[in-house]
Amino acid sequence: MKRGKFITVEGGEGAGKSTMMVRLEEWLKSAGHRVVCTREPGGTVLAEKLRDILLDNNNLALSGQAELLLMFAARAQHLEELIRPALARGDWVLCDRFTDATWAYQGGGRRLPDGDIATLETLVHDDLQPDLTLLLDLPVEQGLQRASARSAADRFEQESRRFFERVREAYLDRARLAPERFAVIDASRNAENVWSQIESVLRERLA
Ligand code: Z5A
Repeated sequence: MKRGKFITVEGGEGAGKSTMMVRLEEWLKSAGHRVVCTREPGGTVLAEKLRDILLDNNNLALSGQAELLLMFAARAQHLEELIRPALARGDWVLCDRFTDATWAYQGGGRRLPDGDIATLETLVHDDLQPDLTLLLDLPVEQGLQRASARSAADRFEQESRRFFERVREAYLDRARLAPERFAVIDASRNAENVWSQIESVLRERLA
């Protein structure tokens, strides 16, 4: 059985990932693929429990290192229970955030050591990387405005503007390091324009 493709969607707060995931899923299904749509942290019952801990505003005392380990604990479970089996049976997996988010938030935002992230990445999924990563990039201020208009702030959204600037820079650095895997999308435009950029990338890269 041919392995399915693994597509991830990344970006800062309010970048429009959830909005574009819906359209991506429809587009891939209409192209004839079986699609599993999921997210991180989360995607399985156990990993969603870890997500609740990670996003809970009552857990402001959570240390950076504990946060990093919980992200990878959730990811290990998600890979084992959902992502790897889906890809092995030929389904395509569409995931809202993956390890690039760890490099951006825990690496860029929290300034945890690259070596720690690299060690955990090797341990948890050295053999598996996304085939395509869509990075929805937009100015921090614009993303925070969209996110705050939509819902109350979670634990991450309590962070400073400078934190989110570092997250954005770290994402763009990741994209520069792996241009064959990343496509950077200008997410500051309206939803129709963002979707048409994504659709062009899909046609070009997945043909
Ligand atoms: N995290 C981490 O630290 N390390 C990790 O390894 C991983 C994650 C995997 C998970 O939150 C948190 O976990 C996240 C990083 C951290 N930090 N936070 N917070 P999440 O992914 O569930 O939530 P999020 O990043 O905050 O995403 P979001 O705020 O839900 O944004 P979004 O999904 O990208 O955007 P949206 O919901 O599609 O759109 C937001 C609003 O803007 C909404 O009202 C839309 O209607 C509107 N919108 C969307 N697109 C447009 C355009 N183009 N124009 C105008 N308005 C738009």
